[in-house]
Amino acid sequence: MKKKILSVLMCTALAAGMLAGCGGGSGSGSSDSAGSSDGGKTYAIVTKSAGNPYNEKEAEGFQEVIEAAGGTCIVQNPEAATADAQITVIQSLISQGVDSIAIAANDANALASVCQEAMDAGIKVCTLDSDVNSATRATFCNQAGVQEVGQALIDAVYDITGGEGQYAILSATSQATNQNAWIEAMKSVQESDEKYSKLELVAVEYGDDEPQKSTDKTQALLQNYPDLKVICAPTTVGISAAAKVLQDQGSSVKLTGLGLPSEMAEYIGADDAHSCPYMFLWNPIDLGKLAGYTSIALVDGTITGAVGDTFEAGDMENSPYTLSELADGSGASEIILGPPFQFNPDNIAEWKDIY
Ligand code: RAM
Repeated sequence: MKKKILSVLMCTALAAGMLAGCGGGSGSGSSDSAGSSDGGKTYAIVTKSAGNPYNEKEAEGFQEVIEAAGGTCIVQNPEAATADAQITVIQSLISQGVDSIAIAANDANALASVCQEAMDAGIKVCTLDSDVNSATRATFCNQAGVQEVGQALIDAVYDITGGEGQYAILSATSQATNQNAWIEAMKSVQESDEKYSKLELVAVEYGDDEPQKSTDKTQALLQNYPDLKVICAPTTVGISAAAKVLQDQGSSVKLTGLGLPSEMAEYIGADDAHSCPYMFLWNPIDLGKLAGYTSIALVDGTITGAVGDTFEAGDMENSPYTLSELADGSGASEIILGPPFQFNPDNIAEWKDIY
């Protein structure tokens, strides 16, 4: 863990330096670092939407890796977390003739044809965070195994409810591939084991990764379900909005899910004054870095996206990475960053300044 903390700290320092240097965020930047092999190539990242700190961290990691390799990085944060907004951005990247596009998809199917169009134009396409239809990208940089995330979340709901009673899910957008996969995994674990039979999922609401909409949906859940015990929000935007509502109202409803330590530190605690006993996440900067190394390996031909392909990812903890088979049986590949990590009252102070 020490090694991980150290690498995260170094990464954060580098990312902060980089942001200071390029004005932070969208647009392009380039540098020709000594010994680089990727000068002249252009690598784009398309996040789910602007204004979400998680997406900004992903883009920071991606940009750091691309620029250290001497490539040109384009960061695009669409106005809204919709497929339409991403399609417009991707079409423009195709016209610019970029060498690769890494995308965190707002919709698996609606983006399939524009991703195919990019691949047909010779652009290397990979996904991170949230996948597209697996036939229309080379590989997927997955933050953690879907089944593991679902298991961790339903176990947290089980634990925090005391093993019985009502819970609700506050998700991101209704089409988000990643959230929908985690919710399905939670449901399938719940259905497959008698242990969870006294838990009742009363509602799945969508705050669209917008703070105000997530706040409104949380308030509606509290009004509509007076016996609600736990809200599980598998989205960093949703969980921080819900945490504020619950804590401000002194609600007895508890919260868990996926959150950024920097946004959630003040809400994590074991007592009644805190809304969230514990939550999970991974390092979004590292996820962006992984997508950066993956994009470079696709462009330079080290990997094609086939299961079993291997590539080096600089100083990343699990480098070299090997592409494994996606669980859906399609034969398509994914690259798993690592397991989900639990943040609780004992460790939140260590992490809140990191991401
Ligand atoms: C939000 C986004 C992102 C997801 C995290 C957990 O920031 O929906 O896609 O991975 O939450």
